[in-house]
Amino acid sequence: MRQAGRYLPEYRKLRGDRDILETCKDPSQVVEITMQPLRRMDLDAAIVFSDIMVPLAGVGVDVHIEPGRGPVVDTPVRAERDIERLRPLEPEQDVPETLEAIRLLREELSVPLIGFAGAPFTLASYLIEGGPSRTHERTKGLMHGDHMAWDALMRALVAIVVPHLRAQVEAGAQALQVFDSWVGALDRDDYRRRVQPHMSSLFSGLVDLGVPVIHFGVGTGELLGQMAITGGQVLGIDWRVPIDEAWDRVGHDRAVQGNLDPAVLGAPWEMVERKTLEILRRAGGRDGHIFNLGHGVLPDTPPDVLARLVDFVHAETERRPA
Ligand code: 1CP
Repeated sequence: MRQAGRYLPEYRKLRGDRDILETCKDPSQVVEITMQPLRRMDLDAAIVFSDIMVPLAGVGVDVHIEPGRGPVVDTPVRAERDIERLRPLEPEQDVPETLEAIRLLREELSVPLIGFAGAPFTLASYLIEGGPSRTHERTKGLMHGDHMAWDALMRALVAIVVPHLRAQVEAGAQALQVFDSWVGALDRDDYRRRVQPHMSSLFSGLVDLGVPVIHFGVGTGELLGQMAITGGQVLGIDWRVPIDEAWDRVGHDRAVQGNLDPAVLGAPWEMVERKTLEILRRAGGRDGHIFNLGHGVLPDTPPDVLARLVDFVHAETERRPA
């Protein structure tokens, strides 16, 4: 969940004004940025520093990341011929730097390394809208207006994401996280008809790898049951649904990850503690709870509060009988 990033002064210093996608092509910088949060905090895992747009840039999409805004695609996907341009990913040729960084990280890390990718719906939103969107209007326009084109786009994205995730595991990643950050914009019926079949094919492309996969989205309270059926040993939960209710929705044969509101980290420590204890109480010390934020760390978060939170959760969970 965006361990590294602008909340760390050492990250800002290293990144400077360069496009983050350029930084992602420098394995030694990727290693350094991935290690930064681990030097400050007693974290239980690391996530490789990258971005969901990296494999799209790898197959030639003209994407860049605008500071303070996010991914911008200069020629958005609007017609059949734009979709045809999206060729399958060849990881060793298209994203060699990420794979090299993963190999190097495995030599340095003493905690498990998580690889990741964006899910087709979330990637499609950036490709179709041309940038971040609150309403995902054009995306839904294509999804509802041209089922053939939509399915072709989803299939093309699965053919990028699956090889990308597989190659990360082959390079050494010990778990995977699939970020369907914006799929919570859909109702259950549209999810089931227009997204789920493609997500199922994505997950079936990973089963033989034998690594746990975390399936994450934001605002997905009403989709959790469906998302769990789709796939993932772990479901990522944002802060809008209490974690015990979310767990009931996904089923107790799955693990859950979450779900502190990242904005709470800007509140006085007493509030951070109270909200954290509430999550731990609801998780009830059951196996298969990964304590985490419900979404990425916000840029104004004081790093010391995060470090204190990590120690607090460790202390509280050690005290509990197993
Ligand atoms: O230059 C910068 O520092 C800008 C901020 C930033 C960072 C730190 C961006 C631009 N990407 C990243 C790295 C990143 N992206 C990680 C970090 C891995 C680590 O912890 O080291 C991860 C996991 C991502 C994945 C990502 N990128 C997602 C899925 C996770 C989520 O937060 O929902 C999404 C939606 C993106 C797109 C993106 N890239 C960057 C921004 C600001 C955004 C979101 C823009 C939007 O709101 O639509």
